Amino acid sequence: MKTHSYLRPIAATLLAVLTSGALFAQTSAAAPDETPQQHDARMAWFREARFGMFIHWGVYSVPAGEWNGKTEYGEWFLEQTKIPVSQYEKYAAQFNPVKFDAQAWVQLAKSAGMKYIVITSKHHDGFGMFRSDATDWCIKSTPFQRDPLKELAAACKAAGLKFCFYHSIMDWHHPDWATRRAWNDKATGTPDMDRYVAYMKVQLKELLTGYGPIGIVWFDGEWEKPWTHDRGVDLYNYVRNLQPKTIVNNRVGKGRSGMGGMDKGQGVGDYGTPEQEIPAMGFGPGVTWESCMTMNKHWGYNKNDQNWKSAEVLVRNLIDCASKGGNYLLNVGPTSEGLIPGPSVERLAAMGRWMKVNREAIYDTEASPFPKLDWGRCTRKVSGKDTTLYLHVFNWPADGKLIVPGLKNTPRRAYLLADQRHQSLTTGPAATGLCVALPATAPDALSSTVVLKIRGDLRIE
Ligand code: JFZ
Repeated sequence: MKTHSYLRPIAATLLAVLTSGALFAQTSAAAPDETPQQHDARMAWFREARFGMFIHWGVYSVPAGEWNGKTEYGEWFLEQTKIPVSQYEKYAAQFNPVKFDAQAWVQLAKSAGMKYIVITSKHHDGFGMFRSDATDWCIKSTPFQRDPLKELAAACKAAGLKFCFYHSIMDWHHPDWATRRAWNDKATGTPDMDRYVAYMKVQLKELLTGYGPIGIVWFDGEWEKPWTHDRGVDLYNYVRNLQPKTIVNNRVGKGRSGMGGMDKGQGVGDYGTPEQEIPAMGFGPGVTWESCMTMNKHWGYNKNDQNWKSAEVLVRNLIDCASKGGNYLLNVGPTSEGLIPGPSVERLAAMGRWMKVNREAIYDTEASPFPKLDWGRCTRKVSGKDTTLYLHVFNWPADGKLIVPGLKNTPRRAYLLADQRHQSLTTGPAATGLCVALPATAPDALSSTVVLKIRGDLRIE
């Protein structure tokens, strides 16, 4: 955004090659229908947002991870238990999330500092969490009857959050998905992928015309054989024709390289999707990415999974993503009653308390200019001739001296973001960089932010 945009694609490619050590194709190049400037404008809200909520919700929340004495299941319940589709369908009759409150979910996300919500409109089990005219295998077949996506779209609009949906390409339920499962006892005839794509497009048209502006379509399940690069290009264009401003992730195509999530070779889509990991380094300016991660071990609700990450880990993951120029998409798995689990709510509240103080060090920041910092991470903002460095201190120095390695500038001001009066901290040159004198104890155990205001170009050796 702040580089000369006509140079951006070249600079981004060079930087990606230099920093990642591998020849990754760019997932952030402008689509054929737009200039690099138009692409930047379309991606701007997403790059500024840095933090979103992922919601995996479906009828698999009824068994809640348990089957036949085993307790390890989540949203892959159908594939992993291999129960007949006709039997799995019965969970729909038990799905009645009467405690669902769209405004409460959106407020929870908003007060955590999240700027967008991505919810499963359809996961791999094919079940539609919205009232679709294309099939009965959707929320219409539950006692609930309401349309949770309509309610969430309205609540997001009112709260100023972007509403987005996850839509699985792979579909274990639909008879035309060509790698049909042996346990799909409902399917007859020969699978026909063209017919399947037509079905998927009807549902996507419903979602892209009946739920207001859609921030992102987050595709997934693209890795099986029946899905091809050409089908990916066609689907990408289909979505953008319906809503030109919508952002589409790279799982619409076949370019993604494993859990690292970035494209290798021929890609489609607007950004890369690392899963359950944060890249060791960023990919340079102009490459857009988002790490999606769980709070415990499952995406979908699992009543026995108490492997919760601490608020400290979650806050530091968010900072880690921002320091590398990426977004953090943090998952919750609501119950079949319509509740977000208590441990998730507690952690989101803790993140919100942290964000209230430190938000300016996360939103609309750029990646760290330092390859590595022993004590934490860094984000930065550039405006005109001024640079602000946000030093995220994870490990508070015992001797009160924070060394910023190789920094040659003399900051105009240094202060703690948690200090409402912004009292100046003393800085001075040290043998290995700039030394910032800190108080004895950290203002925040999760991470404390030191702000450095610098005039002129950054000088780092
Ligand atoms: C996918 C989904 O399968 C999963 O249920 C969840 O929705 C997650 C966000 O995305 O996870 C994957 C995708 C691909 C692989 C593994 C998990 N893979 O190729 O090994």
